[in-house]
Amino acid sequence: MSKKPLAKKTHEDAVSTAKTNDLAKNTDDGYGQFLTSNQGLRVNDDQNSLKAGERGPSLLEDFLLREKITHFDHERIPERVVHARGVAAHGYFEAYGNASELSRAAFLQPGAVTPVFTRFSTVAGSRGSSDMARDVRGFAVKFYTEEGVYDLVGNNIPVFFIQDAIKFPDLIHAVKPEPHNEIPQAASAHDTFYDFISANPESTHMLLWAMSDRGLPRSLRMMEGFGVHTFRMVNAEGKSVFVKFHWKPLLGTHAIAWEEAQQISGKDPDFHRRDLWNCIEMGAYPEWELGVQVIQEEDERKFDFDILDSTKLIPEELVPVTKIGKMVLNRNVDNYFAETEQVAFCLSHIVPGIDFSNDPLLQGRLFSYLDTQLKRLGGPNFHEIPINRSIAPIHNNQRDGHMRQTINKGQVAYGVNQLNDGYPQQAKRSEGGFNTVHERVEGHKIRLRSKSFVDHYSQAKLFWNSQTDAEKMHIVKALRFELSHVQKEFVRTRTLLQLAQVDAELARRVAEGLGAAVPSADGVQLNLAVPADGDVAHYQSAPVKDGSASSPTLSIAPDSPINTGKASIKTRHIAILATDGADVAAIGSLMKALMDEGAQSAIIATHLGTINGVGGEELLVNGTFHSTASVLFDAVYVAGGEKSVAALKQNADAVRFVNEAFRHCKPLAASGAGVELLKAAAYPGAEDILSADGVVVSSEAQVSGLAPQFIAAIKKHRFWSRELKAMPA
Ligand code: HDD
Repeated sequence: MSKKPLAKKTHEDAVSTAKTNDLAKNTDDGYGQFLTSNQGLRVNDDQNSLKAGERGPSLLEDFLLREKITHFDHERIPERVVHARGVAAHGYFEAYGNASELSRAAFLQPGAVTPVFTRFSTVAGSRGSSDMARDVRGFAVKFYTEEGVYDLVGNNIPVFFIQDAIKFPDLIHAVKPEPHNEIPQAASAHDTFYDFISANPESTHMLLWAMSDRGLPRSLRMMEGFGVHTFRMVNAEGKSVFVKFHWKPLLGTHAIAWEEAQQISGKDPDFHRRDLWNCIEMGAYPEWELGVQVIQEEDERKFDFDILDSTKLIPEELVPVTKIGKMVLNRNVDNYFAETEQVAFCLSHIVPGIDFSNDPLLQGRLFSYLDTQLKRLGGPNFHEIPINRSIAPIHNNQRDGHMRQTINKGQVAYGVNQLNDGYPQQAKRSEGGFNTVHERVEGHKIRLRSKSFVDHYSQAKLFWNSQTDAEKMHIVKALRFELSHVQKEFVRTRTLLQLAQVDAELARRVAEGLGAAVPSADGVQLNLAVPADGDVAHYQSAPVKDGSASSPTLSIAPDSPINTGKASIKTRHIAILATDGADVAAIGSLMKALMDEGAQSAIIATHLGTINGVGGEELLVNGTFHSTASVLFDAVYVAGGEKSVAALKQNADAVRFVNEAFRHCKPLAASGAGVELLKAAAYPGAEDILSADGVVVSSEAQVSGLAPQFIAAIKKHRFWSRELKAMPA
């Protein structure tokens, strides 16, 4: 009965993982086969129903018609109540092996390579909503370990809106479309959300994160992930430590502009899922390192916040993140419904070596996920659906239920039994049996928020202080946008009141955009979420503790410590604007330079087909000004060639393309006559476009000098300083 030692696996195994092989048992592409009914009957006519006479009514006898239509009628399952819009991919997790002292989990031991399935999502929108909503992103990873399935169900923001799971339905009802008219879709900019926010100060910290650049990732491949709660790791000796999980993307963490996100929602609402799909298809596999912040049990209470409070993070400057492994996503799904829609994440899916903490948000989630899967997937056998199936063997005395797949043999379905020699039998700890960390718990049965949770503004201030000027401006503008959509003035005012508790300048700048004044907090009950017989003072947050504290790792500006060392233009999309008469030789050498760095370029012209260069050379066009837009690219180069540039200057869409790229602070380059299009695209009031940060121009036709500068600019991602100069907020 002892567990098999963990076999050392290679990367080749990981590409064709144990899970991929497991799924293969259930795949079918029908190629070269006859069309059949669900009973295997070959179908002779799938075009006409059975009728009484050529023009007569259809017959009830037509079992083929009935089977086909009934199946169609039952194709939909309830969408997830939150995180409905998502995309997922297969991959593997490779342990660095340095976590063995912390955890006995097999998937963290040296040499272990474990198949994973990772689903990213937005939170508020329906299944068909845009990828580009301003929202938190879900980051859920299913590890198919040799000891069973382990789910790490996190977000791209390290803190949460509420501290206790009992408030989750209220939070979600507030952010979802309003119930009377189902408006707005996938947006927090409405009255009910801010009514909730302004009454619940514990939400203020996460509100700032959601309004920051974190709410608008450039790509799912370029965002961090967080387990949010404090969990535990338990090692082979049974020693436990507290941990916070972090996913760190190898391509850095980057965002787009809000105006850009809104435009992408129209141009390509599948922007994020398409990006993930395409990169995996072309072999540019997304990668993240898994890290942990470790807190010894004896240090549980050493911080000036409670580590069981999910509205708080542990600054990386206080407890550094130790990298313990790497995840690579290297295979797209074969079928969206069967895999991405039916995958069922539960916080209770855990393996020996990982355990929970007493965080009341986590404790409530432990109930909610299993319950939601029972409803969504129709019964208790969802673990048998191929994507959810463990690769570790399953043996127990659970039986029956809707759609049961396993054919359990034998007379015995109970324990402890003697008729089946006691099998299946419980596993000792040394045999891989899971046992909960022993923890002494004592207290009154009580409904009360711990006083150690009631500091709602200090970390919100820490986050605000840690942002660069450009990031602060984005938060201010986001809040102005959101609150401008709130109809009730008192809701706007109360939200300003909460912001004022964080930072006076933040509140003043937001208020200015709303044409409002920041209200005084004198005599106002800031926290309305108090029990009927509760002590208001107990729930009232103290003022910010250390108004000057900051944590540089909370910024995602191009130069932030979390992006240091990750500058790369890999997988970036560069638009090359050109049309007939363009300098094709220069285009060719720039494209090569970009490709050598792993970027992709596309020729955008006035028409599809090919364009003719100055010397008559032909160049294939990838898109037109009608079919695409600057918001779908990371950077723009305007090729030289008098005739080409003259035509583009006359084309309003080409001019707008450059103008928007400049407004969205993207790197721009132009050579030879191409510089003229940049000048034509400058908008009144903007700084001189040619001398702006991130704009690289050369009067020479050749691009050998320009290419390295352009590549260096693309590595910086965005030049938000332009926005600061043009539109001070
Ligand atoms: Fe949740 C889905 C992340 C709090 C109840 N949640 C869901 C998903 C993610 C998260 C990534 C999508 C999983 C997938 O891709 O299928 N949720 C979080 C994080 C939270 C959090 C990081 C706070 C730290 N959630 C939370 C609470 C509750 C729920 C407090 C309920 C008390 N969440 C659910 C759910 C969902 C869900 C209703 C909807 C669909 C599903 O579970 O499978 O059970």
